[in-house]
Amino acid sequence: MKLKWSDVTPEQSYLDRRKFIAAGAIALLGTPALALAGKTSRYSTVEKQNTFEEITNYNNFYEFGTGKTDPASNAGSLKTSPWSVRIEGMVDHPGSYGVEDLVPDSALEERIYRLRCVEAWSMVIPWLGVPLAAILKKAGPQSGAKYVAFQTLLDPKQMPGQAYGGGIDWPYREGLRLDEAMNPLTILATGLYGRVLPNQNGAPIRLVVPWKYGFKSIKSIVAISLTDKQPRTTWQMLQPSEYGFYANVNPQVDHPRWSQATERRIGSGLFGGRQETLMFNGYGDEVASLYAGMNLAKAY
Ligand SMILES: Nc1nc2c(c(=O)[nH]1)N[C@H]1C(S)=C(S)[C@@H](COP(=O)(O)O)O[C@H]1N2
Ligand SMILES: [Mo]
Repeated sequence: MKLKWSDVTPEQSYLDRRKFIAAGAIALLGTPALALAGKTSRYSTVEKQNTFEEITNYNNFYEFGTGKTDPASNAGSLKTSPWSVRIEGMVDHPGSYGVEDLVPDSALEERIYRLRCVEAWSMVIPWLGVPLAAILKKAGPQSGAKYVAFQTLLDPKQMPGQAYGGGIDWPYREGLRLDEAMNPLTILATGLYGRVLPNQNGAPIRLVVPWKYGFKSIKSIVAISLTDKQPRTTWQMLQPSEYGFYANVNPQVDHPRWSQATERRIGSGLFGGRQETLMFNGYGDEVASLYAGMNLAKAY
């Protein structure tokens, strides 16, 4: 089935996005090779990218249901414009910032990253975003800040999954150590494949932390808070014996109910077989030093 852009987004925001595209992103859409040539990142993989159809029809976004196609079917109820993000806690410049100010189109970089879900499937996704570090530096972290906590929108009217509960204490929450948040691999994404982020992928702004299991990459963010205490995170709150705060991709530390040694690349087909999971999802050169001396079987 061929998916049209107008199918993955409600009519009104489709129109808003047309305006957005007219305002700035036209270069990315019209001549992607040219526009992105100057912004090719050394952090991008050259592996085969998953298709737009795969990336936008096989999702985890429990606010819109627990099935893999539920987000594509249901996320049209999310109103992504206007949207602001609160930056709060231990920063010099707390405030509420519009997404377009926080992440102007002119600042977007392409990052083609592997995404490894804790459920042992993976994809390769060409994100558009900005380093989280750039935003945190502007906000001015105070000297005592050690962690960054993130929250998704809480609105059961727009996010019907929040009305059913399902054991989750909404809103969805995630967190990083400040040094993890400042690592150049960590981005806030507002697009993929040269387009505005589809709702089912966490519009209008989501975190991407490619060396950690996908659940760390929180979607549709409304608050970023700097703190001196390790924040509580959704999956850890739900099942602490299975999901930890760190959640680094690690083929040697199995999930209590399944092996993490291998993974299934979405789109490889029924007979595509499985591939070996890489330590830190293949990003060890950039991030292994963050965990020097730590026992990663305990800090899972
Ligand atoms: N708010 C929120 N963020 C979320 C989730 C979610 O259910 N709610 N699911 C996570 C999980 S488990 C994964 S694997 C990724 C999937 O991102 P994708 O659907 O864009 O591939 O989003 C993560 N971010
Ligand atoms: Mo996941």
